[in-house]
Formats: sequence, C-alpha cells, structure tokens
Amino acid sequence: MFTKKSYPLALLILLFSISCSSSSDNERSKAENDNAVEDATTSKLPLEKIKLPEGFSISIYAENVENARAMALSPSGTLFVGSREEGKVYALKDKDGDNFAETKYEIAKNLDMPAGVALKDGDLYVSSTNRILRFNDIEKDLENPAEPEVFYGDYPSDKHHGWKFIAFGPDGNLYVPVGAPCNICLREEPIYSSITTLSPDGTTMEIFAEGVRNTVGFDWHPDTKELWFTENGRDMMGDDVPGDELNRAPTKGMHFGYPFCHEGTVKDPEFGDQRPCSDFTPPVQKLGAHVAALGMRFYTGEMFPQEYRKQIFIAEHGSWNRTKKAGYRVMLVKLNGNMAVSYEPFAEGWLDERSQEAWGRPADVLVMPDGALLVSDDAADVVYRISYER
Ligand SMILES: [Ca+2]
Ligand SMILES: [Ca+2]
Repeated sequence: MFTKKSYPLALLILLFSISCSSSSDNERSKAENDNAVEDATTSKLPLEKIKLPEGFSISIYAENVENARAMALSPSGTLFVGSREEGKVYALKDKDGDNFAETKYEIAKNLDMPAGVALKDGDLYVSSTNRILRFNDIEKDLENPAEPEVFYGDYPSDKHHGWKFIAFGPDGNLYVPVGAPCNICLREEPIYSSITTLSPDGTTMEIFAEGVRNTVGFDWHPDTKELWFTENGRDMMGDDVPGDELNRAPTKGMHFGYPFCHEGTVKDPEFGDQRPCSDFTPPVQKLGAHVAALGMRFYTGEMFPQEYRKQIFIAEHGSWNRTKKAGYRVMLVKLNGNMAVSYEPFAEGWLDERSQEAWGRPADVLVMPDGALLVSDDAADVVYRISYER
C-alpha cells in the first residue's frame, strides 16, 4: 500500500496506526490524507483482513467519502454517493481509469439524511427524509452544481427510518420506501411501512407494496424485471428472531407482513393476533437476525465467474443490539428461478469476532460496467472495489 508513497508519509501513517487512536489523532490523520498526492490511495485500512473467495481481491476505489451510503453510477462513469448523518452528497470520478476515484466533488451538504441517490436523463435525484430533490443536468458543472428543485415534498418527516434508498424502476417510476416510524407500531396512515412510486413528472405518488418495515436496498431482476428488496426485521425479540428478509414483489399491492408477522412465520407478540401470517407474502430468503441488510443488487457484470451471474449481493451493515455482533459483511444469495438456494458470505472480515470490534460497515453494493463490485462503507468512509482475476 505504501509503494507509491514517499517514505516519510508511510512512516507517519505507520506511527498513527500504532499510536493510541484518540479522536484528535484520527482527525489529524485524515487531514494528512487530504493533503496527500491525489493519484494513489492513502488508506491504512486493514484490507488484508477481508476474506473473499479464491481469485477475488479488494482495493480502495475512493476514500474520505464521509459516511458513504447508497451509490448510483452515471453513463459517463461518475459515481454519486449519498450519506446519512453527514448530510452530504458526493460525486466521484476516476479520470485516469486506474480504478481509484481520485477526484471528489461535494454536490450538496446540510441535507436531512440524504442516503439515497438515483439518476435519470442526466438529472440526479436525492432523498432527504420528506423530500425528493432533483439536481438538473448534474454533470454539466460538478464544481458548482445548481440548487436542486423539490421533485416531491410530501413524504412524512419522521426521523425514525426516515432515510431513504431510492431507484428508478423499469417502468420509469421512482421507487421510494417509507419506513415504519418506530421499531414496531401500526399506523393508520397507509404510507407508513410501504414502498411507494412517484410518476416520472413527480405528480403522482402511489403505494406499491405494504407491510415493509424498512427497506434500504432494492433492485430489479435483469430478466424478469421484477422488484426484489431487503428488509430490516424488528428489534427487541431477542438475538435470533426475527431475521431480516430478502423479498420479491412481482406485482403491485402485495403485503409483506409488518407489523403483524415477521420472516413469514413469526407472529408479532403485540400485533400478531390481528392478522395471521398466511395473509402475507413470506420472504424469498430469511437473512440473519439484526444483520441490517441494506444495499442489494443483482450481479449483471461479466467479470465474475458464471456462478455469480444474475445472483444477488447484499451489504449487511451489522447489528447494533445483538449480544454477539452479526452482519458486517457482503453476502451472496444464489437463485434458482425465483427461489433462493443459498445464502453465504462473499466478503467478510470487517468485524473482529474475538474483540467484537468492527472497522467497517458495508452499506451498499453496485456493479461497475467492467463487472467489478463496488461496496460503500459509511463507517470507514470509503468505497471498495472487489474484482476477479482467473
Ligand atoms: Ca484514478
Ligand atoms: Ca416481511
């Protein structure tokens, strides 16, 4: 990692990494990075700890991307990245094509949890709790982007599950989830715990799916064009129940169980008597409890071996309230038609099982045109690139 750096900087980074890491040290170390040469990574993250299948390797695609969450790639290759607490939206460019995005623009700041980004016809759409903002012709001037328009402004303003992953569907509509404003609750307003759609002109909002506690990642199957999404299960029912979910919503109007039924079979202790689990669509695949399954994408590239084509990668952000931590990894779900046949780790090692400390948290995944898989990390403030070589 230090091969492209001058010896003194390498030594400095080494000293920082072995010194006790107080927050001021971290800040100083970051400042050093900012002033470093632009065309090489200065990250000192322990990438060697990441376990991948044979033939795969991981590198840093972009760094100092504070609180990096959802990602969207433009046709010209600009990677847009949202954030949550940081309130910023970034644009990243790898101008010289060395698979390291050396150029970073701050498109926006001081937004309210702008986790989600989506692109259509050259415009960038950003979620900001109750609003969807649109930056017209975003790549015209990344240095000085114009103020955004409010594309739609009538979503609830609850902070709880208020951050939103967003994406355009094959039907041209923008899909926008509205999470439950609580851990577990039944609200009269049907907008809560739903996935909504916005018409391309922003005038019509409809509910597409119900009973979804909170989804922070979805994608459409490359062949069937059907919507698949991850869902985060409720808390405070113990370490192992309920699991997060991978769901499939081929048609409008389906109900996925929340708050009555979890993971397809588990009756909610408070609301489960009101409606039976048989009323609802069960998950395609039950994921680990508390793993916080966020971004998911179908693998549509050609770099990875045949067995990965059209399978699903899921970024598991990691648990916050489980006795022993779970998640902190990228999972692979293999499908046979619409059935899941396996759910296995693809990339792991961000969590040290022994110390129970994590140095990174995968938040989203994205398939690049060359077939590499990008993974954003909102704790380590980077975007990784996972590639394969035979
Ligand atoms: Ca570069
Ligand atoms: Ca469900």
